[in-house]
Amino acid sequence: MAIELPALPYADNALDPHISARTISFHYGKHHAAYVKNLNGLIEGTDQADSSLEDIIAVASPGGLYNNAAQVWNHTFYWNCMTPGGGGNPSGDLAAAIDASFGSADEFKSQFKAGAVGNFGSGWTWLVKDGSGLAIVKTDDADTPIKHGQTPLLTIDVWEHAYYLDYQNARPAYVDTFIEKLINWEFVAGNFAG
Ligand code: MN3
Repeated sequence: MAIELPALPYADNALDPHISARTISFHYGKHHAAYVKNLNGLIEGTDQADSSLEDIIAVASPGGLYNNAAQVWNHTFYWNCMTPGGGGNPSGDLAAAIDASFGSADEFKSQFKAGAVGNFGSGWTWLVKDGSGLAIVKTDDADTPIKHGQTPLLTIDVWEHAYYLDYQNARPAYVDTFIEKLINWEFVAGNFAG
């Protein structure tokens, strides 16, 4: 049973003008799809051919298999972290947890932005549940927190392919827009509730 490319949770132009249909066409239609295709090529005919994506990530050693599996998982999670008309602030238990770990929603946003802007090269910036509290972590390249015992709540893709067509080299503007206009706080709250 091959790993499938999940459908986007919205139309390819739904995040316009913040993330254009053109970016989605490459990022989802080419990059994400290629990770799925590469992964299926790597597991075909092996004893992992019928494994779940999460099981492959859990057992894979550093290298191509891990990188492609983690990128499939990370991108599916990233698409769900955004929604048309997103942004605003967290509420309920999630808001209380963010206040407890960061002081306030604004302080969380400030630290998340600093993490994403300062994430050198290609990678991901995450809000995770880690032990008793929440933390902002950065991963390089394909690496994913689910490999490291953390529960991802939110992520932003800071590979250049995520923003270059819309923002060129202005990563801070992309990060600001993600935070203010795109975050799907309902999805984040669902991940927090587990
Ligand atoms: Mn990407």
